[in-house]
Amino acid sequence: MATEAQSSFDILLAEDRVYPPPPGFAAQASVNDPQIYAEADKDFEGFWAKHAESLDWFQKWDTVLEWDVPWAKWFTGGKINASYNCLDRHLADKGTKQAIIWEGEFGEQKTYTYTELHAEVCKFANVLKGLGLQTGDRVAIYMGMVPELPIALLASARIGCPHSVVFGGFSPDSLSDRINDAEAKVLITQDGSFRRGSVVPLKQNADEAVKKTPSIEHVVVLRRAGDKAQIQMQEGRDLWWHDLMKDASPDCPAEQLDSEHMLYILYTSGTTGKPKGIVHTTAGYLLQTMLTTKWVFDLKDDDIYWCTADIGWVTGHSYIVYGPMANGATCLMYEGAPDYPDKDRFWDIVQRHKVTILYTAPTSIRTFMKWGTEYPERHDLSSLRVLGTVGEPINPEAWMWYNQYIGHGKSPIVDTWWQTETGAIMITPLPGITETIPGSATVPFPGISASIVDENGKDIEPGAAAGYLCLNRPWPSMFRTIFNDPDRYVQTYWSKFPGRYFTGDGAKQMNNGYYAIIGRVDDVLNVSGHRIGTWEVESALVDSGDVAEAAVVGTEDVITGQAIAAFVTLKTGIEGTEDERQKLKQHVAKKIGAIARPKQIIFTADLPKTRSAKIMRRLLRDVAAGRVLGDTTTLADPAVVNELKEQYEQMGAAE
Ligand code: 7RM
Repeated sequence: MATEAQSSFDILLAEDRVYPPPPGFAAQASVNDPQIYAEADKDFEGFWAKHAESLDWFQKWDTVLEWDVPWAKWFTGGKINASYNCLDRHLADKGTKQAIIWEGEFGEQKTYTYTELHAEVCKFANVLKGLGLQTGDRVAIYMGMVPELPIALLASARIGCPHSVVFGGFSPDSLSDRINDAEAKVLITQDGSFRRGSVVPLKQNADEAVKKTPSIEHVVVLRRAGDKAQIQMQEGRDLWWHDLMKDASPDCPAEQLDSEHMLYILYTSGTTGKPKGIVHTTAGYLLQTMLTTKWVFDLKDDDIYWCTADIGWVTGHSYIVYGPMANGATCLMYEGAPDYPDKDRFWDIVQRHKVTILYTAPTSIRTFMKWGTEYPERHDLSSLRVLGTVGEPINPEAWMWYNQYIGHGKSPIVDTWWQTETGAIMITPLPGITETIPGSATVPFPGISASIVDENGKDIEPGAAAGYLCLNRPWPSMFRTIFNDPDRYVQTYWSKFPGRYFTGDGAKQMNNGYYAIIGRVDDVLNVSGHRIGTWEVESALVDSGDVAEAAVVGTEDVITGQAIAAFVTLKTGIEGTEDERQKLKQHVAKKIGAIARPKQIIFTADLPKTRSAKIMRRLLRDVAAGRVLGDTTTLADPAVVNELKEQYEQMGAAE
């Protein structure tokens, strides 16, 4: 099992503080009867079908679930539209309710009622149609956190065009790879976005990318940075968002789509090869994101809900756009950095907008801890009533800090475990029911069944040992395949333990049955809650031209959870200088994006390998962590490791 996480994991398993729902919370919570678990378990299809009734259907489904392992179809025969469910159906009751409260990094405010958002989405859907897009054509989106981003998603969904959002922090190469895999016809971007006061040159990056993407016919450009961005528009190909919107009609009926119509593709890192295009479809995804948003956050009509994720990641798709909007919630969106202009920006936003539900990542909480309590203490946070976390295991210390300094002991914390592949929350407390234990995501959501198994696929009893986290039955928001690569879907997720979905995570059930997640057990790193494949970073290093071979591992980091350490063998004639180290770090950042920049680079004449020539990552992890070496008996050339270890010690914790 993942030894690098063992130490903090042992601390978690010894955790004995238990937090029942705060006084009064359960009584007002929309779900507070523990019977819900048994009820859902008895007939999980019936459970989901019952809640599917609260979506708006053009035509009701015939069959709840067709399950031909591992191929799932939910609500077949049904006709539905995600954009309709997020907008049109709220117009009668909630037309004047705020759908989006947006705050720019410089403090500008923009709000959209459901009526206004609906009109913008319809107009932009007509724009997309006008560019020749038809149901099924893919749309790539490369933007910052502006209201036009959810507008672009909902407009695509409205006309049945699957969207593929690429996080604005990704490089031109990462963008072109994703566009090419999806064969997107239109790219939607903006001149630039703002981060800590400076411009992220999205359009320039897009220009670089589009040189290599034959499928792109048009680039739609939103004006956001204005004079602050240096951009060029290519005649015929590039079109301004505002020009196209000027004459667009606000009348665009939502397409009546099959339940299984592809809603979106979102790329995520895997163990080997290029990123995987995770495919989500319409009805099941909408159902589970809607229900989990409602129950996990105890969402009520008057809540001001803020998920701080970027829409470039799945958390933003499911818990800024589809889940909350399917519920008709008021969503706060913030464009910029948490320390701009000062380190209290989040708390300033919470106070001014009276945010009631806050959903953020452990890495952010640890950053706030490091900055100190004076920043949250400057503000009145009494509006908050539910706090959430997602993205990686939260250490009990950070959990306690979140509880004390942000929740003031009165807001339940929901630690939600899920993945890009699962589409929606899977293991989580329900705040009106579940007693929480700091660091544990607690139990599967009603209708979900999980298990922990050993190497042979045998169930491990609670309290016994750590093992592989699996899911035992299909769930509505599950991904349906990997775009253009069904074999990889079967191989990666459904072959290791036949009949079960393997998550890639290690976990252990505590004595009471609660799940404690260790983290990835495959070659995927989790840096600040973002998944990065070791293989991607290794390829980027080799791509620099200076590197003969590279091996990348994760090390523990107090802020980012994991950090990237790269062991690099340089080509003959290239010297392992500090300049070279910086050059390689820079190259990786340029090639993939800043999130993939290695924290450490350790030069070595050789990499430790087994006799069958497999790189011994476990050993490298131990070296990078400065730990006593593990068993080296299977090593082809044990001297290599000692050399590595010495090198590392000379560097200390050099960054
Ligand atoms: C939503 C998201 C998925 C991976 C997953 C885990 C880790 C996410 C938690 C967590 C412990 C949590 N999608 N992870 N949430 N680990 N506790 N509450 O993050 O596809 O980007 O990442 O993230 O390792 O497999 S993701």
